[in-house]
Amino acid sequence: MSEEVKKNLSITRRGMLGATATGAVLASGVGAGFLGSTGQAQAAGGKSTLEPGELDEYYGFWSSGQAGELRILGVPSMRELMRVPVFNRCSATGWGQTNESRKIMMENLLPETKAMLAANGKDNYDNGDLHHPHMSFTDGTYDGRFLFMNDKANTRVARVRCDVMKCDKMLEIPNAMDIHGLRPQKFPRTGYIFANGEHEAPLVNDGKILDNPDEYVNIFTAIDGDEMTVAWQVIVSGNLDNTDCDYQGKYAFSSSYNSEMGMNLAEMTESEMDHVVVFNIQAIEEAIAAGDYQELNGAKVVDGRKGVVGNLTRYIPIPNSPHGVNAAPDKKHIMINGKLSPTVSVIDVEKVDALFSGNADPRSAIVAEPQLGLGPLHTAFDNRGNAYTTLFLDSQVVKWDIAKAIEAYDGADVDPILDKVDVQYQPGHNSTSMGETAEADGKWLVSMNKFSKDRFLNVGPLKPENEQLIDISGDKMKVVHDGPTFAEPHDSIIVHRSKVNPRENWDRNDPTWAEARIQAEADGVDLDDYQDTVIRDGDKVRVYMSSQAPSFALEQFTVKQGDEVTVYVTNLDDIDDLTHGFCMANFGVAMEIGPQATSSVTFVAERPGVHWYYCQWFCHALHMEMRGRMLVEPRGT
Ligand code: CUK
Ligand code: CUA
Repeated sequence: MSEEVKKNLSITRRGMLGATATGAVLASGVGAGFLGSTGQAQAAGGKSTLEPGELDEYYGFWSSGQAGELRILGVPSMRELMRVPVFNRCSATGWGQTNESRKIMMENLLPETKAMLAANGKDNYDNGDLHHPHMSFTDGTYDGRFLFMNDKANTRVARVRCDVMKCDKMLEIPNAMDIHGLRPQKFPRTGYIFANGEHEAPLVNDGKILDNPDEYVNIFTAIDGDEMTVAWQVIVSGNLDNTDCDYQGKYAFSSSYNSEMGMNLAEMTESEMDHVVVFNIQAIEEAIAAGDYQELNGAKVVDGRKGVVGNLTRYIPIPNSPHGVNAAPDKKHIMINGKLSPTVSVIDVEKVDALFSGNADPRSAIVAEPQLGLGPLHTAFDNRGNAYTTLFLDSQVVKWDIAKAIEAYDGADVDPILDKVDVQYQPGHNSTSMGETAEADGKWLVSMNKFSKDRFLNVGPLKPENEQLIDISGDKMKVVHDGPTFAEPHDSIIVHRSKVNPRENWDRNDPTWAEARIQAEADGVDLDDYQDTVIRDGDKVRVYMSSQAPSFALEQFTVKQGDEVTVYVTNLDDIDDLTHGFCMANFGVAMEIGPQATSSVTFVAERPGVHWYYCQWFCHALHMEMRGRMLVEPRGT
């Protein structure tokens, strides 16, 4: 294409997008003004439906369970804004296929995992089970740096950068089995990511032990959230389910539904009391600093099992099979949700010191244990001293007064329950606006229900789940919105939009494509400028092409059958919302290249002939024309 044609098209492009961009700015201005000037008064009165062009007041960060991705919703509209691939593969963005994403996914796999995958003809996991997405904290509230999340399926923890909303680190956790509960340290900052191994196993799990529960242990892990490395691990008795930590930076709390170390259902639910494990962070750090640990698969591991003398852990008995662990925004109370018990046990963090300094009865840290209904799983909070607990079996959310529950536990004749609302059906997690921070604002609650049954048009045997938006600004809870959703939003956080400020375009100096940059420099290619270079290096071919709507710098290139081809595409467009794609048809190759980003993909050109590559993200009026040809010459020519 001639420079002149390119320039004209580029002007057309700018003109066309210019109008859109102005429209978007206007819309966001209107949105901000509308919400700002009214202080979201409409929302407080239950306005959950936004007009077209209005922006939401909150970001919702959602898990997707066995779908493996992170989702971003707008709250209160409950519109799905984005999907961020993490533990899954993504056809649209090439996550799991681009060299950049593969590096992130594979660089911290354990050697034995790589060997197991290789024996199965793979080099990476294809699936994940993402339950708990949580944002990094500074001083007890969200700081907009990172989101952290677990993979129960393959024992991993991942981090998503909030500036670009892409995963940048993934860590397989050694020694532990199946990471479930996960929370970031709230104070002074994140800091640590606390992660529970859910399933217990022999500590040296080499296939020689099956039936000796005494040799089974479970592992609690603290990850350094800045470095994304394992800081330390604690061996515990019983399994570990959910976790949370205090607002003082002193303790983490993990529930255990199988203190019995049973291996089947009857054994696991046998005893009346299970427990919550309290981790003494300072004592553990001191033990590590003193060299009082064993090194196991590269991790520093201390022993906090029941009956071990020391100050690392305490075990507080809790009625049968507790599940969710939730720290209240009052910075004082930790809720342990009963699941098989109709109660929530309330721990006062100020009473926990005595469990470590003296010989206080572990139960003395419990200051309330209200009976709320059947199947309490998780609790959320407002800023008025109230808690909201999901009742899985009752299909309800119960609102209760924390102070009254404490009075009742002291013997006063008061009922802490303020309200119950039916939800459809069987809620698991719930979350309130800013409710997992010291800045809970008591406006919205989302109930993440496991079943929708009859709430939506029948789509076959597999039904969506149902997330309901509940207005909690008044005395009575009010369900205002049904939201069908695909598998499976275990958990979410609702973050005020003032906490999050993503970029419009990538920074050319972003570390994501650092390896591509090193290779380009070695090949004499300037990755920040117009590129149309093909480098042959034995039977490896590196193709560098920049893209500017509506064309790739290279309209064709030639390789030989059997060559290993790496295509680096750099999107030089710097207009907002101008993503290009690269799809090599009939080679199973496709990826996203965001504005000002570089992405690369490697494949073997084992199919002679002419093959079209095309832009797979709609970018321009001439998007269809954004294409080129790869000629694969047959072997021996
Ligand atoms: S768990 Cu899913 S309902 Cu994985 Cu947070 Cu409680
Ligand atoms: Cu570039 Cu579509």
